[in-house]
Amino acid sequence: DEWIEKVVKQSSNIELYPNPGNQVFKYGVSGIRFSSEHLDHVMHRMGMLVALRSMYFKSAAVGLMITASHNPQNDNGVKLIDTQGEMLDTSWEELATELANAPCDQDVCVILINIAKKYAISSSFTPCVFIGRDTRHSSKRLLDAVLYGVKAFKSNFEDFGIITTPMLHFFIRCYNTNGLYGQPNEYSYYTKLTDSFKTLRKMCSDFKNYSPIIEFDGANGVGALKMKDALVFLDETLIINMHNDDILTTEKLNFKCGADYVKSNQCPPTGMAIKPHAKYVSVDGDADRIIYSFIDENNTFYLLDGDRIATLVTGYIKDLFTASGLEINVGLVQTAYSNGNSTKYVTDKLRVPVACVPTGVKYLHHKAKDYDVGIYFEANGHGTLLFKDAVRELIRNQYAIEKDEKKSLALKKLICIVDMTNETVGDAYSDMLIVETVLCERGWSLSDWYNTYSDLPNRLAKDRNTFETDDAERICVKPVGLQEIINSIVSKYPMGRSFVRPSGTENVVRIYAEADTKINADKLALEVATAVYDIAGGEGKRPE
Ligand code: G16
Repeated sequence: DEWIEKVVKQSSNIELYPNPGNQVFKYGVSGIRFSSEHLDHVMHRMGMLVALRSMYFKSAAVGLMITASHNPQNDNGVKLIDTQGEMLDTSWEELATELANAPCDQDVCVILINIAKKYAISSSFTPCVFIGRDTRHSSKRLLDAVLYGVKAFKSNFEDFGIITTPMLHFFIRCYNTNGLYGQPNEYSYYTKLTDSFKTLRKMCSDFKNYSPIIEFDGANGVGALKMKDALVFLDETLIINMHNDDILTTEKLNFKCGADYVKSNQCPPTGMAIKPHAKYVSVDGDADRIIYSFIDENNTFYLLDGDRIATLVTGYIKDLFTASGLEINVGLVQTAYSNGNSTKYVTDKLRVPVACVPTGVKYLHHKAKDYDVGIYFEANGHGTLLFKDAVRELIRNQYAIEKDEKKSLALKKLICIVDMTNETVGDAYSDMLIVETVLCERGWSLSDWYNTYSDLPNRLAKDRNTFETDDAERICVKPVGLQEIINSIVSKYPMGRSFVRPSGTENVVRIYAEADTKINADKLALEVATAVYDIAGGEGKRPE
């Protein structure tokens, strides 16, 4: 016990980071997220927690990312990353919450001592911590707080500076697998993903309707910065025109642009000229989500979101396995936000099983592991593919001995897809390479992709209140009675579906509605939003 108390009290500068005690923090679906001015003591404590986490894993590398992703620029946050590059284990999320809220220095000591006892953490292990941050101005100040915490435990640490969240996840997997997954640096990240993309691109001879030109909306964040670096590696296989790449004007981050804005508002990003049939690609503030969109000659807007990416990629992977002759079980994981028709398309047309889990990458990632190849995407554009180790091996072994030309080609393509995937977490860059590969292989324009099935019109809204949900968030159990009212409203709309759930990243309740027509989806969303407002005593103006 004594060693922890000594570390905290004598080496961590804890007196610089008191908890003012006027806010309550929760480690949720994406770490802790809050208005940045309240986060200094939280970051300092997370620095200490992440060091202990590494000691628990006998000095394996773990990660700490300073970002608030899609949130406005004045927010910030922290995401902790486990040893295989996956999200922090749920059991430690509670500890993070407890630590962030501990009222005084002595409580911080007691909590850390209890963790060390509970997990039998020995002081003999030197922690290894990888740190990254996004472009927010507050991120540098919060990094200093993290470093005091990390250094107090005499950690080996590497500060990667401004990087995307998925890069940090990737680096951790690389380090802990002794280079099997790549090297923990940006050069290795870009070459691994991009080289396999270029190899597969060379196999594609007829582009048909496909265009390699991309109008890239970087959300004025780290995604823009890193896409500029990627251009060198891409060798003009893609022609990327940069937009919303002003990372110095911090107010512009995610403001009326980026993946979350485009998806939530179902409109093109601002800050760039929008031309009919050009291909728009938007990422979010830490580049772990991606959304495609375009307008036609009548200015009608078309969204190709995470559901569309899921259907596109699932169909392609399924076809490749069929062509390869390997019998592999492929499954898709979605959330309640997934459009009803995307689920139908994958189940009925592609004949691939679909599972539904609560919002949060960790839930999707976990479920995807149930399949030989698990594909997961949230409708908001967050997702990736997971290949079981045995499947990866099988593909490579079979390729080495395959005599049949067609099968061999399919296997080679599968190897490239495995290598261009960042399997640790949703990654906008990796996902873009995969989408561009499939579109090119199919010879599709965005309209061709869009026409594979039609989305049920839907609407996403926000309100501020306290709610609890059940059944993968499809049913609201608190406030009592609200679900019955939602059910009766929904029953009036053909193909109607609606649910409400509290956001884990913003101080709002999200309201989702879909129905047979756009007008009905809007009306349904409004009716449900009004019911939410009335029954739970909403703040501000009643929805209109
Ligand atoms: C995070 C999570 C995602 C989730 C999103 C929105 O993404 O990683 O799984 O879909 O928040 O969550 P909510 O609806 O609870 O606000 P990101 O990209 O913001 O870190």
